[in-house]
Amino acid sequence: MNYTRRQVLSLLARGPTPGPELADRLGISRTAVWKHIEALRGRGFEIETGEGGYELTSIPEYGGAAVQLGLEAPYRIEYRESVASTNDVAREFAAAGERDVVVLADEQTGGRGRQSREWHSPSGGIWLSILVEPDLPPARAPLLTLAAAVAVVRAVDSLGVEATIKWPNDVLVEGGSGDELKLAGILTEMTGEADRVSWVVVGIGINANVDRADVGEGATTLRELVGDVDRREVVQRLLEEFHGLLDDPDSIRGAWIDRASTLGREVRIETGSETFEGRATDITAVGALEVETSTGTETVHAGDCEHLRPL
Ligand code: BT5
Repeated sequence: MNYTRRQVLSLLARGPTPGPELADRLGISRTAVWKHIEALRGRGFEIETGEGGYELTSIPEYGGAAVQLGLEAPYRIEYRESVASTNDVAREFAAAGERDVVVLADEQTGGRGRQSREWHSPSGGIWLSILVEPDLPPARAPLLTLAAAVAVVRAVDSLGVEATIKWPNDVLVEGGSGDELKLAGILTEMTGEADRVSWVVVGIGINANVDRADVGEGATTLRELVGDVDRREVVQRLLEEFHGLLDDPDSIRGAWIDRASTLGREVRIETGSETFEGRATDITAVGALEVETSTGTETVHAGDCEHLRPL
């Protein structure tokens, strides 16, 4: 949505406003105001005309404009009904030099996990990618994955869903009998030079208003846990939490430790080159996992982690 239209919307969100006042405040003609109002109506915003001027009486349930409205984070929302992968669309924005864009979709037809694994993304879920240029050296960029996981956990807190994080990128919910089911996953992709990150795309998938049968084994959904949720609210909370953490990168590690369930557990680690078991003891300042094995401490920067015993 263009800048002026967003301004019209945020002024209306504060209360009824006469057309001439909108025109004055935005430095545009009354005809231009009317065109923006019509365009907003076309996007599902109900705007009535009364004594006090234009009055916003209802907003669409989900979509770019709905998420943008009242969002307290500096991101521009680009909404698509259906895409192959929001990460791919965000990469196109990155290549065009854009930053601070969030690509949000109702459905993905080619959702990806790590190592090109398939990510089921039926209509009704929360599938989004945040494109940012953080002020961090490349070595610290994995902190963004941790920040995203913390943001997801905090966003679902308000729904009464108690989730924890499995290193590095899984958000899990206890499924009874000690097993842990995957509610959300994160796929971070980046490019940069030796000393500077040029952009990072943090892809986040949350199984929201979707059936458990549609997201595969070992997974759960918000619909299953608490019934259908207001995706707009969840996305706003998620983006605001993520932005807050990014603003203070030194807070990310502690916030992650607070909500992680991996530390202190017996784990099996699979990196591309080796597999080993041990006890996860700590996480480093750059987000690597420390695992105590029978032969010493291993520091794992990237890999798959399996919790070996139930909680
Ligand atoms: C992940 O990979 O968990 C990263 C998922 C990232 C998805 C987001 S959605 C928005 C953005 N656009 C994309 O295309 N991707 C990102 P990984 O740790 O490799 O886990 C993948 C594994 O999770 C699969 O092999 C399945 O076993 C399982 N899985 C697939 N779909 C799932 C789902 N919807 N919920 C839970 N588990 C799923």
